[in-house]
Amino acid sequence: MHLHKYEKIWLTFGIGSLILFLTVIGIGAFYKGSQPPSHLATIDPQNVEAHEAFREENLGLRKVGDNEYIVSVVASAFNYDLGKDEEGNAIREIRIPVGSTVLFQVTTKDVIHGFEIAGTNVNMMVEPGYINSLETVMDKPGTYTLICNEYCGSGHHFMATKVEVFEP
Ligand SMILES: [Cu+2]
Repeated sequence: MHLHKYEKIWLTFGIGSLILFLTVIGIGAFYKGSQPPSHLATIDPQNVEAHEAFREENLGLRKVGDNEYIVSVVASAFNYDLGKDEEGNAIREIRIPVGSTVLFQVTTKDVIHGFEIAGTNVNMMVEPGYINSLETVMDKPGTYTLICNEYCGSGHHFMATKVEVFEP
């Protein structure tokens, strides 16, 4: 079979870029460990309290180790439930020491919400019936905003919470 010179150039270019892209994806997946957010964990949206992570006393920020935290959040129109403080008032912000490893685990009781901490790589969809989780290191101090980026109803634009990453 005779191939024209230009065909050979294009074939080489095409196969070369395919190998390059597969290599990039392969390094990302197998060496750096990136993976799509898990959708495997399910939950009854009518009864999220039945799940240990979303019981009243486990909501919000929990210290689980040296510099390791879990943040459990139940989203609902139009609020992120972070649990209550000692006086019984709803906690309105998340305060994390800089450099901590934080596992965010979120679910919702009603409709689809977003869970984005603007300026970080934390960005998840929150779907009824599922638990979404993402682990990250909060390594830049500052004041961030946790916002809902999925339109969820008339109060959508009020759905936000402050996240403070502070130097201890
Ligand atoms: Cu929302």
